Amino acid sequence: MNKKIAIIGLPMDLGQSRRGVDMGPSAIRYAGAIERLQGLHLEVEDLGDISVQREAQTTDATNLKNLSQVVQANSKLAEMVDRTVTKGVFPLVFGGDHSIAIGTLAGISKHYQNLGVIWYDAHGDLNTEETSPSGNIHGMPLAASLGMGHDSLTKLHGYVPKVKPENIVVIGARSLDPGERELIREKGIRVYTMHEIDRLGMPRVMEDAINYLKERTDGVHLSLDLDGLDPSEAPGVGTPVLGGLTYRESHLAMEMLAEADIITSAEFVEVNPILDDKNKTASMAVGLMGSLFGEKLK
Ligand code: HAR
Ligand code: MN
Ligand code: MN
Ligand code: MN
Repeated sequence: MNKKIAIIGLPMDLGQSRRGVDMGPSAIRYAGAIERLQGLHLEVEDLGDISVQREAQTTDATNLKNLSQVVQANSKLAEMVDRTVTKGVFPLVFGGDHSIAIGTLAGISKHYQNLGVIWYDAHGDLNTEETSPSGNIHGMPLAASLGMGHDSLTKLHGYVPKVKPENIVVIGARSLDPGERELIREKGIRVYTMHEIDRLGMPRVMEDAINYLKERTDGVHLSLDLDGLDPSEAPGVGTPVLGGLTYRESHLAMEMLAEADIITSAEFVEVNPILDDKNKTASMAVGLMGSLFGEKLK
């Protein structure tokens, strides 16, 4: 794994309807992210937070809340991530709600022929403005990255699509809307729901996912939504769903990714310190980062 890491925060909460997730980057830093990575002898540069235009909700005629603000912040993120990858540095992005994955992937994907994506999440985030039950853009980033949805999301940073359906693996899904299920079937996206994880166990699921991605990709982005974990352990998220992944399972998953040495960029999203219990969820994110960057191996 790359020894140089650049941290980029995007304090964005406009991709969903509960305020507070804009404090995610601070909470994750406060939980000791930088010190944890430096402890692993990694060279860490904190590029700080991207500024988000905060104003009353725009009333577009579309089913897309705060579209212009989300697009604007994501365009800045894509620029910064793009420059980071160009320099040969590992981009590590702190959210913010999951709408920021649109910008992260836009900055990364052009550097690869076949970028793989691990979407670690209770949700599929495969809605478009047509299928979304909420109009919240954080439920749409994976669809947008596939080239589906509103032009200003799909064309962000000047190219479409960012990822191919066969290069995606979703892990931890347990809340999928009808339109998302249809898209998964239609595109043949590989999804390990909680059902498969319960039946096969995390070790087998991760082995499968890693082998699958190794065969077909030349880089893998990890997009880790903290609501993939069970809310009893990670309560500081805006859209908790019961029956999630444990910290131990997640910890193992990160260690297996470190061993396989396939991850080339990552983001940790949806940490909402207002809804949290003593910064537990941010601390969990930091613990997972430690494992992802090879704590066990050093
Ligand atoms: N699927 C629902 C929607 O589109 C809820 C999405 C919640 N998304 C996140 N990101 N928290 O995974 O509105
Ligand atoms: Mn998500
Ligand atoms: Mn989610
Ligand atoms: Mn361990």
